[in-house]
Amino acid sequence: MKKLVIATHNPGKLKEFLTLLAPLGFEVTSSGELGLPEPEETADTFPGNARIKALAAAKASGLPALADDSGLSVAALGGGPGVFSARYAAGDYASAFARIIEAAKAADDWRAWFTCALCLAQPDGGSATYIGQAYGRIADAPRGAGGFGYDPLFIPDGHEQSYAELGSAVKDKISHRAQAIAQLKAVLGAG
Ligand code: ITT
Repeated sequence: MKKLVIATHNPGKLKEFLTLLAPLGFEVTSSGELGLPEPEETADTFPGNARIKALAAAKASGLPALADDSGLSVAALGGGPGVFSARYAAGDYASAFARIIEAAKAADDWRAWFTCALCLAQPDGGSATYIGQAYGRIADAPRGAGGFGYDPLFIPDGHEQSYAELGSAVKDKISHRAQAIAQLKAVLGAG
């Protein structure tokens, strides 16, 4: 079985990856499990940061590594917080939700989208990046307790419930992360 490091320290992302990657038959470990350091995310794009994280983990572990850089873009915030989503919340999602709802109300524009850049890197420095996006709108109040991060605030197009309400059975079929993984699976020949 081929080994793969999931280069994330975010338990919510890791849980989704374990489900999404299961059909690929990798022996999966994580950078947290291996005690790998968290590199500084110095790029200002999703693919740039995904590559920094994947290469750092591949080089430190000597194994192929998969990293995800992702975030929520809000039209009323000019596409922010985007690549700065984790820093915008700084662990206080209730406050981040309130600031986003206030901005959407003020602009009367509720459009939002999630982006996921997925980078698969090899210890020799080779890498490939895949992008997935999911469009939708901001909920007028946070809804649901499932998932992680901004899940209670995002209602994907074609649905009336938030990612957090829809739960992993639905989210893992339609999410930005699922769409990026689908491209990786196609490249790896796993459907
Ligand atoms: P790693 O870098 O260790 O993977 P991180 O949480 O710092 O963990 P990012 O820098 O990519 O990862 O930040 C992504 C943030 O965007 C994440 O912390 C959430 O706030 C948000 N986010 C990304 N995908 C999400 C999802 O599927 N559901 C809810 N929020 C999400």
